[in-house]
Amino acid sequence: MTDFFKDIPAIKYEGPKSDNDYAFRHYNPDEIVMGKPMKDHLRFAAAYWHSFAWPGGDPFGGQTFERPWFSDTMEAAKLKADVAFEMFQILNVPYFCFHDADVRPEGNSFAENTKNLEEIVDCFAQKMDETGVKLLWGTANLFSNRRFMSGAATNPDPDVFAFSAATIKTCMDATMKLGGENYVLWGGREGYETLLNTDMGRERQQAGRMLQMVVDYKHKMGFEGAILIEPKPQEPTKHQYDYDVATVYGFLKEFGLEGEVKMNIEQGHAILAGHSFEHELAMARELGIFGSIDMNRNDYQSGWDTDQFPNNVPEMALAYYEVLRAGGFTTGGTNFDAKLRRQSLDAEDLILAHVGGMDACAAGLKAAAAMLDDGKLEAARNARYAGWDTDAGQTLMNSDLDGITSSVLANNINPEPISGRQERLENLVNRYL
Ligand code: XLS
Ligand code: NI
Ligand code: NI
Repeated sequence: MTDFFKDIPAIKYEGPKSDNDYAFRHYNPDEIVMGKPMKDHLRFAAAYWHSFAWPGGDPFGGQTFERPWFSDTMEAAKLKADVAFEMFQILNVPYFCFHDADVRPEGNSFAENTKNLEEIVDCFAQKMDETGVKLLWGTANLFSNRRFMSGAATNPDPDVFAFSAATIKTCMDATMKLGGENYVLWGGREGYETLLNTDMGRERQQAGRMLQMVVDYKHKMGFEGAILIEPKPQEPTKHQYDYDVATVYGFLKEFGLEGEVKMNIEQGHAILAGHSFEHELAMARELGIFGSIDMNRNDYQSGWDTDQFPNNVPEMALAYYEVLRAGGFTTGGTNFDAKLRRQSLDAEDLILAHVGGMDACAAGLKAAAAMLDDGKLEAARNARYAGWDTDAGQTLMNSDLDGITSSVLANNINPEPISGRQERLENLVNRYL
């Protein structure tokens, strides 16, 4: 045991009336919701990068956090792992997620990076064995090091493409070795700053080819998890190719990968793309590519990906409603891609941030399950489209413009608008919160 979280107890469910900061009010892992335990619906994961690797900087100032593992040695990386697994146990999160660069010191070469990663993977394997914590997904950080400043797969320099491909392979190997349930690709620098120096055609082809190689390698190595792309419209690049779910779907189609790759959808990224979170979730469901979620919250005024811990239950209820409508998670889960505010310096802050986030998700899930169980929203939606389920509706779909025109004339079709009843539905939703 390290002394980082010294007096902080393991967090237990105490119910909505509890006055204890270190307790769950809504997250009761074994409580059955729609036929299965809450923990299996939510499949919580903690993100290594924000909680253990981020130093608290912003564009105007550097590190605010002081952590005993902030140094570039293997010893420090192992101390970081000790503390990370202590947090997973205090919170009782079943999963974690990591990038290579979060967990190992940066080496002087690809070979050294790989060696460092493999050593940490062995250490993780042992800790996972001891604690029962599992890996939701692994990924490669192809955006922080200066070599990736002009992109990874989409870099104008083929050597960077090669370095990136080799790095992805090592991260897929690490994920497989640790029994990871998904492998994620987020292309923070797969975009451009200015079209003046960018060959968009080539860059898209390079990105497509890299993704095909990832899928080929998945099959070659026998990885049974899902490959997930995490869309984001911008930041850090001015324009990112994986803009949103619909854009990525077009890209997958173009490269013949729509049956191979699913989505990891992040709340903050949906907002940056000008969508709601539930829009992106519903779009992925309808396209058959729903995979997993990165749960956080953006500041609605600043226009940045502020990665705050989620705390808005009404929004989360609508998000989990779409997750439930998609049939829930299979390999996916709820990853807290969220970080403390830079003034939240203490070990306690890290725990309480997650406790609040987990509780807000649980409350959102329960509300979503009640809405779905009750069926009033779905009944209203179905009623609105009921005309399409009639014989006439079906005939229309299989007709053509000539046939339809004759029928409009013959039946003197002259539709009267019908209310969408939005406010009634909004009132209905509020009854479950
Ligand atoms: C950044 C992304 C990143 C991915 C993993 O905005 O959310 O954290 O989830 O690379
Ligand atoms: Ni993000
Ligand atoms: Ni993310």
